[in-house]
Amino acid sequence: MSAGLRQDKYVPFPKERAAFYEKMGCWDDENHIQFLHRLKTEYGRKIAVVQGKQLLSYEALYSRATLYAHQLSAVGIKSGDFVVLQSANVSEFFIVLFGLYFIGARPVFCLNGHGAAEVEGIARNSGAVGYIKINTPQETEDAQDICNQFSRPNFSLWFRSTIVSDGEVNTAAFPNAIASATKNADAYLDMDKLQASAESSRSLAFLQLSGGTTGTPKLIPRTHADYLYSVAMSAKVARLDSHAKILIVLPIMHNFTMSSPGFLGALSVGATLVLATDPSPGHCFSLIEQHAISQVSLVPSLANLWVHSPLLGAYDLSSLQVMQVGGAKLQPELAAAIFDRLDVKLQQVYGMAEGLVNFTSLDDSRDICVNTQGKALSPFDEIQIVDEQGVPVEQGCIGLITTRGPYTINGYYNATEANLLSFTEDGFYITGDLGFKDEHNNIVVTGRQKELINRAGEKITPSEVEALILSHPQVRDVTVIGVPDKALGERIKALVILHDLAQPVVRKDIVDHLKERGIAQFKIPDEIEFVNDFKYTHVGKVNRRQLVGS
Ligand code: OOB
Repeated sequence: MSAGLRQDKYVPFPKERAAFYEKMGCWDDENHIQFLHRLKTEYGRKIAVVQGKQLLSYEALYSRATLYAHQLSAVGIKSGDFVVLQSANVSEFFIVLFGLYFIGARPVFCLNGHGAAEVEGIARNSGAVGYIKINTPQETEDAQDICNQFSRPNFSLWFRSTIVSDGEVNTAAFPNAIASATKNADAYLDMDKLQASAESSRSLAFLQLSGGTTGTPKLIPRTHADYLYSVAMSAKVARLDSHAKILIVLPIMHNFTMSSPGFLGALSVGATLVLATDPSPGHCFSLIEQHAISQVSLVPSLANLWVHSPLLGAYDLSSLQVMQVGGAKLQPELAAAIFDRLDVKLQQVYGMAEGLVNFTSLDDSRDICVNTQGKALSPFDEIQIVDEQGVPVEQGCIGLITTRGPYTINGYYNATEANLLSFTEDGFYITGDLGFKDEHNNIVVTGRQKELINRAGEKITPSEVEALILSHPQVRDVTVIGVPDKALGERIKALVILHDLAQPVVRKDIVDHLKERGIAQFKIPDEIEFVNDFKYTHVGKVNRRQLVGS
């Protein structure tokens, strides 16, 4: 482990299991930049990324990432440094990402929807030294604006940079957005001095965010080797090859979009990525037709939107062969509609940023693809379904899904106490998901044990939103729940009790209050009901289940 990673912050794979995964050949010796270097050598001028009129070949991606790495180095970012990265789905993202990897810096991926409150928490918790925000030309809030909203503005996040994408039109000016962001042209002069990071592939590559169970999302430390192993396995199970054209629709920083098979899976086989800047059927259908897209990954709520879109007959979608759907439970009716109305093979993906990813196989029967979430990627993934005492249940019985394996973390980063709750003594990660294994060992997810709201694949912790609503001076009490929603899977509902009914508060007051706190847009309740009291269980806890049914 390099660059001063402390054992109390990072929990490595236990020695014995690490030796076993090594022996089984799970982990390669490439880090992310060596991975890209190999791809550039293999695929050279082939187009890696398309965004509007911008085309980025494998070669160009590598050389621009190198250029950017020099700028990062010139401003003082060093190997081992954590840098919070937040980006729209634009091609500059790839240059910045591999630029960071080039110098051995470690990105901390922050969803684009996250606001100042989350960015501050994530930056603090990771000990990041920098924050890079990559915007579309339409986005107005820059990195400095976000930092200005921090509760403690002057902590160690000294490098703050905003890159505004050139948009879809200005091919010639493409690298300029990045060049101007670091304002240090001297860096170009010393190109030879900076070598690509040779950091061991077994070391920490980046931090992903957890779906979250407490206020700020927890940080998920992944190594180069464990991650790229899951990428290679995902690309295989999705049958990607260099002819594949992948449409990237979901947020680019999400683990699903990154690796399951995601953009790394596509790059790993020399395929071409096409970036959708908005997930609407109109925009995406026209990209599918224009670029003869062969695969796309969606969350169920988006799949639902596409399947029922009135635009469905208006475009030629015949190139589309496979649709991966994951991030939240896909209802069998919608799964069947994907087969029937889109005429594609559906591949269900049940995964988590902590590691474990399951796929249905493209050879599975329609029944399996519609009704199950498939099998784990690796033969060395262990999945135990256990009861409340932690004892494995019989096959077919519902229990808590726990797992360990060659690409599943052994602890959150800098979270000693949370780790006691999230991992068993023998190293299994407790997913919080409920489910069972069918007679063919396919996993079926049936629900969640934790009170997480899953809104269109975005995970929201009720207590975090509750705490913020409660800080409104006129709110006496609040309960936040997820209620079933046709379009979103679950929508967020807040039940609010006011101090004084004579002083009316309306939905907008609460929403404005939340926005001022800088929380992510997707965490703002879709519905707010003002009530006189909640329904309680016999032990005095708010009965969330009963509220959901009300
Ligand atoms: C993906 O990752 P996260 O970390 O945002 O969320 C993980 C959680 C799971 O524990 C589960 O509760 C839920 O999201 N989930 C599903 C699901 N896929 C994820 N629940 C039911 N059915 C599914 N197919 O969401 C993620 C990461 C990699 C690949 C795919 C999804």
